[in-house]
Amino acid sequence: MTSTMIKRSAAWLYAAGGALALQAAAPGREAAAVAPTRSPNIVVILADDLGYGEVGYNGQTIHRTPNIDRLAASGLRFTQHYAGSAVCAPSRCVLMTGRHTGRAQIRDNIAVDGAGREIRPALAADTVTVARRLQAAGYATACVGKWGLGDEGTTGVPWLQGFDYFYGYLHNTHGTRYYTEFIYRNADKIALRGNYGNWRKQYAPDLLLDEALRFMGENRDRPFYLYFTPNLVHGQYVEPPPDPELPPLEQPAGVELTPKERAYTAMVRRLDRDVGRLVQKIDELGLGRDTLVIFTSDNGGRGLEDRNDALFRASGGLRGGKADLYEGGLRVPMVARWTGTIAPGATEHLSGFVDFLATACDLASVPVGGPTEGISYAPLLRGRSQPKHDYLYWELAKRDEPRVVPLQAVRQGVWKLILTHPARHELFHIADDPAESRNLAEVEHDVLARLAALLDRARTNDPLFPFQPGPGFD
Ligand SMILES: [Ca+2]
Repeated sequence: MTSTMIKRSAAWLYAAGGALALQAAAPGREAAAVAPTRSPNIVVILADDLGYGEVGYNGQTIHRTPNIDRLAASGLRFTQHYAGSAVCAPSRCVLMTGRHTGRAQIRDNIAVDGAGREIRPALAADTVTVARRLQAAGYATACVGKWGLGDEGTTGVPWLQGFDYFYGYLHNTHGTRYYTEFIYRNADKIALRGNYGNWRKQYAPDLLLDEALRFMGENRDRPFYLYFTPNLVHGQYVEPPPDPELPPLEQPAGVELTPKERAYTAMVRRLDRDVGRLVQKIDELGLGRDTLVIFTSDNGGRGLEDRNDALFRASGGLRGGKADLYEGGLRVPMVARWTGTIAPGATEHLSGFVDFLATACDLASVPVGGPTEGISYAPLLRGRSQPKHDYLYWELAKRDEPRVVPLQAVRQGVWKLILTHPARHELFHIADDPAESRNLAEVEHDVLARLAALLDRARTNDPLFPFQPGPGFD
């Protein structure tokens, strides 16, 4: 297991409870955390399809992300943080329920019912969700953006899953429409008449941002949980409307962007602007020391839908991208900022969306309330001794039309095993080979056997998500 490494500044100043405190946090020495005066607000900003390498602080050169980079510089950068899955719905399910995809209710964007029909999966009525647990702890809860865990008329809608307030898209496919003709406010469909016909007068991400800012302002005096999930930067690739407060988009040196590439990089920049405005609002409200801000992405990137990724390098040199169980599909940008509590720096702690339920409950001082494969990373945020995972697990029935290919992956310490069913094993030493370029399955027999056993142990069958080769499998 790679040792957790926290790089700290030698000393940092912060105020807590009105008093100025000086804290010297030498490497290897635990910070003497100051007890918070209340459970922190929790603001999760979940980008859509933003790859590990698509933020400036991870080496991006085409997109400009100054606000995300500033957030990263003021918080803890998790360099080995894993999405719940490599596609939207299951990843969000893991984030919301703390079950990995071998146990989660939603393991794919599409489920198959008993008659063999494809249906949209939805969370069950009694699901333990982060929102429900935080609601029980007295938090005001809001989901603003793309939900994807249950459509209208199902038990999975966010207002039945612990959210006091919802504004956005229920359905992932609806979420691809930036100029949608309607949007949900709780159970109500709100007409966006400015987008009727061919009009493009109501850019939905701007509406989402306004709702998020308003929610925080209205709830400034009580603990709140804001789950902000804009559809940016998922396709369709449509250039956002101009913002007079933003300088014109720079043409990267030596690169002539196509209109589509230009639209895409403008979308990333818009996301970055929105991150900046959310953080600015938190600070303007005087809540920086009472608010954990998490920025991450629901799965790996694609660059553009045609995977023309030589330009954007969405995965930042990691292998693969969205819908792959290689690192590029699963490892995502992750920053946690909590002014005065989190020491700025970076950590290699192996963690993921599966940990968020336990972390949120830990911070809110409520029990998790159900089974989870997650481990709270709140100790790490507070500079305390952090328990580690034995392993992390993912599975996905990858649709590679006309084939369906079951994939499983497990990360244990420095090792990662990917099984492409029925029998193709790829074993990688992630510490030495983060790009997963050297398959050691024929060399490291003991490691292969150990990790292969975990693949069998980690999962249960779920008839809604058949995990067997589909038509055309070879
Ligand atoms: Ca996604």
